[in-house]
Amino acid sequence: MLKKKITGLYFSGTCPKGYKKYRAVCYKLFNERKSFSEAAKTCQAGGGTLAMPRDDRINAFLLTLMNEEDISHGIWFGLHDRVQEGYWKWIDGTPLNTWTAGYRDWAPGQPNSERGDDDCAAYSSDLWYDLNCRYKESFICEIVLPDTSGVKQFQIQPL
Ligand SMILES: [Ca+2]
Ligand SMILES: [Ca+2]
Repeated sequence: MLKKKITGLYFSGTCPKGYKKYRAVCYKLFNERKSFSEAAKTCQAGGGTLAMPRDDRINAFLLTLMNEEDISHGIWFGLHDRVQEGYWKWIDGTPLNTWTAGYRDWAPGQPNSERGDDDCAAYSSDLWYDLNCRYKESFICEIVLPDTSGVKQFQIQPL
């Protein structure tokens, strides 16, 4: 039973291959172009979600990841207003404005829901833009590491 329980956990706060850790979360930039929904599915398949830069420090960390590569198109992250126009939510369902006084880093004039169907958020030139969710862009996934105190507790148990 215990064996089943630990399947999929990452011991000692180690990120899966290709992911980089910031605080207790692992992030990876996927430099392959997918629609927002396809990108979200790819993140889920890896046990995570699209990245959620809920404050300026996470946002700054994601910018360092993006600046390691030369990407001239958009990069999806986990924010959208697909459910209700103008009502932005993180991909886990929490409203944008409930986090750190609604931290956001929209480019000037964004979100503008150009042509009425820009419902997904992407980085472009280091700032946030709302784009058409069907556009194929790169994307950033995140995986939240398990509670390390729980993992430690398991590790010291005899087999
Ligand atoms: Ca919109
Ligand atoms: Ca826009």
